[in-house]
Amino acid sequence: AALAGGCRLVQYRDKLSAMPEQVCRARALRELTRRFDATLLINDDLALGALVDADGVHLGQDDLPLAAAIAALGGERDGFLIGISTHDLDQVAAAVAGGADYLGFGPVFPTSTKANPDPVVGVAGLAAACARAGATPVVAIGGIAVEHAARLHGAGAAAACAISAINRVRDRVGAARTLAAPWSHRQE
Ligand code: TZP
Ligand code: MG
Repeated sequence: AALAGGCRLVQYRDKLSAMPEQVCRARALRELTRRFDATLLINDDLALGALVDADGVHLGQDDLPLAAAIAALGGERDGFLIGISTHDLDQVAAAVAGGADYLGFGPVFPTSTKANPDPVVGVAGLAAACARAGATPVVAIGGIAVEHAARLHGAGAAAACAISAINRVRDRVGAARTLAAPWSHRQE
């Protein structure tokens, strides 16, 4: 539904399933995202990302360090994306200096989806992170509702990431379409 609504990027985030199940699901997502010509990122697990031929991996501050991930890829990333979760401007600067392809920044708003979330950064904090990140794209995350899309886009976010705003509503296609709208200009 998210892809049908115009979502261009899917992250597989699964803190619970056993590895065999994660491999199955990540492979299924790889097929689905290919059909929609969308990007697939795997959360936390570089090996799983490589195994299923994902487009990249997303690493938090307590996951495999960025430099170790780059080293594990042999220095030759060959288009394989590494995204880093950041929660303050020092982490933004460090991830940019370390060569992250994109940053997650948040939580922008209060969220009940993530266990032990970092402090809320707000839209002003997001704007500051985007300014500090320069050319590195910043993905807004945390408590994002579809109504926030225009403000996040206005703050300079390259994308918005939402879990509950898409998954916990009846009209998932419509929610994805509304959330994606500010970023959905056609590329001719
Ligand atoms: N990282 C920061 S907030 C968050 C993660 C994984 C959860 C986002 O979920 P929701 O439901 O969109 O607030
Ligand atoms: Mg993680």
